[in-house]
Amino acid sequence: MLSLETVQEIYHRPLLSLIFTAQGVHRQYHPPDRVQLCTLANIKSGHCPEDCKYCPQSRRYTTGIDVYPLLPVAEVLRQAERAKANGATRFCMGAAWRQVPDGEEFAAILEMVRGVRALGLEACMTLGMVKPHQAQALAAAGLTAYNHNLDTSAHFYPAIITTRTYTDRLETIKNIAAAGIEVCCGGIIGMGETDHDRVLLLHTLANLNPPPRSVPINALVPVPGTPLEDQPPVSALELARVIATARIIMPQAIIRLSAGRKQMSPSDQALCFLAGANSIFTGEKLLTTPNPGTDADRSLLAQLGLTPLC
Ligand code: SAM
Ligand code: DTB
Ligand code: SF4
Repeated sequence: MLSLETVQEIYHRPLLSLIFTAQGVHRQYHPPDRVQLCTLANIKSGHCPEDCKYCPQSRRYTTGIDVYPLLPVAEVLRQAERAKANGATRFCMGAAWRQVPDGEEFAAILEMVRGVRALGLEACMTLGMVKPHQAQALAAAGLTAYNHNLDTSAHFYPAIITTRTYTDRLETIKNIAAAGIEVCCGGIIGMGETDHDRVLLLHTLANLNPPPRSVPINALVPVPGTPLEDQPPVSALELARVIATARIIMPQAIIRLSAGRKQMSPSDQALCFLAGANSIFTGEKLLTTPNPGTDADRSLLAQLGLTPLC
């Protein structure tokens, strides 16, 4: 068990020393100069009953996003093929649900998992809360990973989401891990949380049993119409501090530099890679918000000499 004091001490080190140590850890556990490319698909968009204050897909906020029910399996698999052609090795499907429904829609989800795996891609789903029998069915269909973020500290969480609890989140994570599916779990910075909340989140993540193999670190994308629309942007230096701490305390995980890249320069992103990030989401869009896109990312990887990690 990693103590809170240890995480705190690491997080508050002088930034350059912190990044230097993180890069050393990175090279011990991962090939240098390689990043995994993942592509996201929004397979069910908007009208979500939850009240996550950062999220443009909650039905409580007017954000002007596209709203549509679960996409047909064939359409999702077409998107997966396109992602593969553009170099992605992992395809992550997100649905604006509170929880995974049983029945016809779940059968379609399982078909999507099988189809994506048959293309030779890793398949990740993020669909909200999952019960044990659903996790087992997802595992049997071949799901590689399930994304379910803790988002922030248990302490700050009720200021961001009131329609479900931190314990609910931990319960789903437990169900996923028990079914043998890789847990992808991370958070968002820039929602008004303190450094201490970030330390608490990192401490909770590192002490999950088993620790997450995949950790997305999102910078808030403040979307007009959401309660967090006026949050000041997170600096790349803050992001690099969180990533470097995550790299040191979760050495084996793939750390994903997730939402927020559109606003970052190549140098900002380079700093995050140096701090230990080794994955990005590629494509024009994340779920509903813009992402740098294929040309910008091709140029980024070329400038830094990074090659895709399978
Ligand atoms: N509904 C499911 C759930 O909440 O678990 C899955 C989809 S949800 C959109 C996936 C994750 O996207 C959230 O947990 C959150 O971390 C991230 N996210 C959503 N909106 C964001 C925003 N505006 N900026 C950064 N990250 C965001
Ligand atoms: C994660 O942690 N970040 C991705 C993925 N998991 C599903 C989603 C980011 C969404 C950003 C807001 C949007 O585009 O709607
Ligand atoms: Fe719904 Fe997920 Fe958005 Fe929360 S983060 S409002 S659960 S889609």
